[in-house]
Amino acid sequence: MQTCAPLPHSARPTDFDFLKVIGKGNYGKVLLAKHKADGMFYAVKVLQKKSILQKKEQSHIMAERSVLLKNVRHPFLVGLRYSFQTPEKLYFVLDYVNGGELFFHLQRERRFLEPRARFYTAEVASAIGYLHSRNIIYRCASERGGVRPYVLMKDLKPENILLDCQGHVVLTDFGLCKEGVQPEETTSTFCGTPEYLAPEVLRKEPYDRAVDWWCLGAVLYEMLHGLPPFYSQDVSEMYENILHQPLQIPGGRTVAACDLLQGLLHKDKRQRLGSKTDFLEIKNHVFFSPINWDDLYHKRLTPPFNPNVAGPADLKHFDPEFTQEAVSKSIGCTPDTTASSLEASSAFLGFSYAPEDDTLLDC
Ligand code: ISQ
Repeated sequence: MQTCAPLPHSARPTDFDFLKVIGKGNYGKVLLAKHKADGMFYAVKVLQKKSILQKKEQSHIMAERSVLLKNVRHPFLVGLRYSFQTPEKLYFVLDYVNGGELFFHLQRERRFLEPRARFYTAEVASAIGYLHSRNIIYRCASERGGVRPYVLMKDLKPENILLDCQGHVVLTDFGLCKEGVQPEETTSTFCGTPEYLAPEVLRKEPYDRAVDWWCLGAVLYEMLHGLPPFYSQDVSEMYENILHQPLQIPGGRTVAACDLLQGLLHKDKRQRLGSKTDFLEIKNHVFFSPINWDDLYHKRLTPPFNPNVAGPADLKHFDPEFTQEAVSKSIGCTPDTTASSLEASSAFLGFSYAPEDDTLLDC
């Protein structure tokens, strides 16, 4: 386990040795980096300002930073340490988590038994409940097989749910959560390809926090059955299924699991589990009766699976497609002095951020 060191108030890329690519999106990459001064490992998200501006996403990026300022902290949310920028790039310095993506483990094992699925679903639900209590919606979208309109989307799906070295859930990415969403408010921005998208999002109707409980249902469904609900290789058929087909639950699951899936994957958001009293409804569902929520929050429940990592530099759970990629390509050291790059450099004024010492995360 790493120990905390004081954080710099003016950071630079040269403070780090960038070791490996550990994740990718439309706007940039996530790199494993070692802080030269203190030897600590971080996941550094590097974003190209130009690509963000081309896609008119700067408000979302600034939202990610402002979530950071809001001091959003929860045991199952990745810790955002600080942010800094160069003329061409934005950098988010995040806690490094190396138990691998939940999706990676799910693909290997095809499906999980109920106790394991329950544990992960409960940890995810606890994080969502917290975000909702802070008026942040964790929207969902899909990257698999499709262009993703927002790289920093808060995707609630197995590949964006990481495990830490002990096997606890860590949700990443704060960029595209809608901030300041009050319980009665809705928001109407479309995102992603459809596997995990709630019907109201597909219909481009205003959506509210019930959308996250749909996503939770989709994740639970995939953990138990090995495929997303309403899945079809044909994307338009999948749209149709999500909007109009009744939920099919394969046999062999408990009544409690089926009832929870039916509740979370209710097409009518007003009748969906969680639409009335939010996380409380999820917490009280019979499927979670074996869970002591206080113990869960304090990580007193032993995770059902230990990722068995050798140390912070152990990358065995990351996709070699990423980790074998040359890092220099990702950091791009050649200065760009074109007009668009100069525009890019002025669009993120005030991005750089370092928390006060008393807001540091416990290690
Ligand atoms: C933290 N650790 C490993 C991978 C990550 C990917 C995205 C965001 C944070 C991460």
